[in-house]
Amino acid sequence: MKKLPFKKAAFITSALLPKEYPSQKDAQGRPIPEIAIIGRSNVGKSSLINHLLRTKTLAKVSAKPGKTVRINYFLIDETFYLVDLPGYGYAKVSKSEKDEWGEHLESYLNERSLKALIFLIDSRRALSEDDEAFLEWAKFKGLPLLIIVTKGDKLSKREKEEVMAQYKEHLSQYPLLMYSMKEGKCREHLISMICKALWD
Ligand SMILES: Nc1nc2c(ncn2[C@@H]2O[C@H](COP(=O)(O)OP(=O)(O)O)[C@@H](O)[C@H]2O)c(=O)[nH]1
Ligand SMILES: [Mg+2]
Repeated sequence: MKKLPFKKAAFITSALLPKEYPSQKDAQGRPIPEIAIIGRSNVGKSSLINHLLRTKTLAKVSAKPGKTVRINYFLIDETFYLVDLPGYGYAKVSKSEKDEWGEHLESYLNERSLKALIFLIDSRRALSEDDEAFLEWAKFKGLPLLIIVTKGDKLSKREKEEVMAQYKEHLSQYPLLMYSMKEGKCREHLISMICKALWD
């Protein structure tokens, strides 16, 4: 299997409505595959993109949750789109704002054909109602989820094992990986998972 270096990343656009999404075909009419990252606000979506690309500045990381409201498109190694989706379920936004985000997310997921949808879970927190609702919906839609448990560096070895055992049971139908920004290996693992999703 071909493995991408994750060296080159170009910011393509920040979209909200479907008409603003970039074309899923290149200039020669060949399809551009797409992979998106989803999860609650502050779970580490933007940090993960930066870690994959070995940069600190490509995707905006925020200590304050709820900042990314647009759908940010990056083209990786001139090969596929990696999409940073807005985080859902941030308590401090109003109900109407939440509904609007839900609608944008739903139209994105209905509209685009995805090779994988990377679903992030914070290793230190239980699944929220929004997480559970999303998982139900993803199952119903048959979305190709990859589950990443984030912030592994915040847990002890023992805690990591417990958390992973729990998700292995609860989400047994999906590929699962614990991610830690401080451990080099998980980056390689995730790159392999992504390449498998792109070409297998
Ligand atoms: N310790 C630790 N902190 C992380 C990790 N990933 C993200 N964070 C922190 O979590 C916060 C939210 O990250 P961000 O990427 O903006 O989350 P997003 O809202 O899902 O895009 C920031 O303060 C990050 O520095 C990780 O693997 N380990
Ligand atoms: Mg973000």
